[in-house]
Amino acid sequence: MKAYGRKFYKRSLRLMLIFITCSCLNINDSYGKEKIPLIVITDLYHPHQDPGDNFELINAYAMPEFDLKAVILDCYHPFRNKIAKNVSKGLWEDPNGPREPGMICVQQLNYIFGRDIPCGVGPLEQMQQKNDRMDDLSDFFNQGINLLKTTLEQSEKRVTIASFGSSRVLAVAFNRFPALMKRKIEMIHLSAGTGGNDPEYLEWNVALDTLAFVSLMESGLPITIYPCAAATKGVAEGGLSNAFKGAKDNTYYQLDDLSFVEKMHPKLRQYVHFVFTRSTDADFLGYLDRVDLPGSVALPQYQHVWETALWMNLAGRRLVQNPQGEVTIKSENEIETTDLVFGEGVLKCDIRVLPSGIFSYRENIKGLFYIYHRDNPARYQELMNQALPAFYTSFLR
Ligand SMILES: [Ca+2]
Repeated sequence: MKAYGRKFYKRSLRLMLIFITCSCLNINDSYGKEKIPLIVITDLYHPHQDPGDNFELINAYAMPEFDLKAVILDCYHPFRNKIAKNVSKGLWEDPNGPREPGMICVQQLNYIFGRDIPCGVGPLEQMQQKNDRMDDLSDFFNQGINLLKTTLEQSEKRVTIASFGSSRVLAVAFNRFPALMKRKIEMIHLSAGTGGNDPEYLEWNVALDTLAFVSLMESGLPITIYPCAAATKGVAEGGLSNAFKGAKDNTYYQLDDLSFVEKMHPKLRQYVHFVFTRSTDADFLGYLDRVDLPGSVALPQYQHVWETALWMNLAGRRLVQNPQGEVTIKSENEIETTDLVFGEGVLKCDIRVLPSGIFSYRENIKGLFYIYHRDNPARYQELMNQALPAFYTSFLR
């Protein structure tokens, strides 16, 4: 254990230094410092498509580092149908619909946390060209972009953005009000893309709206990218397996046991149960006040996760192991000198994006982008599986 820790600690120094430099610009913690003004953009649905989106939105409400300003729902029309036909390259003709943008989930979290976080939907169709302003949208489909605009205008401080779906809302917003975006956005933390300078695999969030991704990457806005998929190079399997494969420059891991859900705060447990039951009952708030019998809701055997690294880096949290072997997620100022810190962070780099949505990067201390990096994806998965139960069961305690 110790050997691994020392090795990782040393190897990660370069990552950590850059991470800390970056974090000083926009990260405060929960110990009397200012919170991070945050907008979350997510392809969150109910019933779920990727339950991780439903699950991880809890972090935005529960982690004390954040001052959550708005949630923007970035959904794609074909996935609202029972079977998603005619989806773009890189997407899946998902047969598990119908579903709708997850306004219900946001209202459930507002109910649980006693908040009034505004929520709006973005455009449901893809951009037609990189400079598309989508000027003909109805007020309904302008909700998300308008919410982004007013939130930026009203915030005294620069706002941090965490994006877990397509880049459409951000790209259309930039085409409409670039000066405001440049002035008021602190950093866009973008969960998207394939790592490893892979020349062909089109990752899901890029495939959701490829023009939007290319447009955003060319915008000059500050972007930290957290690739989701792994490179095909040297990997025997192809296709979708890339999306479920950890690499040093992506964020994927598999959560092997969700039984901790039963130990979460009762209302959060009900929220997660509601996700996994795919309930279409009308009493989506009343459900949160009930107490399901233990074992009455079947939790999945495992869950694919791409989002945790983004949340942790954004909040300045670290994955650490104490001398007794206990693995936890800590704020930087909670870390003891005897703790072993897992090596992860962001590297400055140049990024070149092709019209296909494929991007490549090169480390460069003068680069305009940051990219997520970790020392050992297999070890990350192992440690995160040990740390996550305590993290989630601590909320609202
Ligand atoms: Ca997502």
